[in-house]
Amino acid sequence: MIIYGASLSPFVRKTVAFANEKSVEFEHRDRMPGADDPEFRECSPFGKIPGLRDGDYCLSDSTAIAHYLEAKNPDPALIPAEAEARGKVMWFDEFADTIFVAVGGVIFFNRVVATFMGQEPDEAAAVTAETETLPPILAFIEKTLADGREWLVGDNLTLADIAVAAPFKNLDYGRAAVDWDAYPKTQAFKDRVLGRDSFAELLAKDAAMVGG
Ligand SMILES: N[C@@H](CCC(=O)N[C@@H](CS)C(=O)NCC(=O)O)C(=O)O
Repeated sequence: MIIYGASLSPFVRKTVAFANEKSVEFEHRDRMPGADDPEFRECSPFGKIPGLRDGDYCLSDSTAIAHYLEAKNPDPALIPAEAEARGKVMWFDEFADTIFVAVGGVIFFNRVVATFMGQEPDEAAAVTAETETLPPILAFIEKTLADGREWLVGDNLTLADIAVAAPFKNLDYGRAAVDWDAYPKTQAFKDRVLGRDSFAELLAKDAAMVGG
């Protein structure tokens, strides 16, 4: 099995961690979005990362890949079968992939990626994201964890935790100013999830590029 995609992408981070939690054997191939490698483009027709190849089978989109891996490797269950828990896991996954990644992306793009791409960084946009759009997201996660729960849904690690933890790294890389004293449970949660072995290899690759 091959997972294509640059390690700095929160979607690639989520997918690789999910595959590692499933103890699936795979090779990670670093590919930038839009890379014209035909083997990658066969698996990701629109050039988005991640893409997956499993023999002749190709798939793109982190959530689609997670569902594929879950169906193929049910143990340990990372997407619960029970209706309410499953619905919540899908909600947190969607929240992470859209609402959270969008905000983290503005900070990360303007403070890290823009200069690499020869574009003028928009620092004002990064500051607005940091001070206005990010706090309600962190407050929502903090409220979810307020009852002392370890995991976002149920009593075990799920796709929800992996998906929501993954974008936090892009906040770090974008040097987002976060008042962690206001979000202690969220801070402990993201450190706990990102500290799992399943994230280690990709985070080490990131560190070599952008620092820890
Ligand atoms: N919903 C997709 C989003 C994938 C995505 O947008 N990845 C970004 C990199 S972080 C990308 O490839 N962007 C290039 C583009 O949109 O053309 C997923 O979950 O995999």
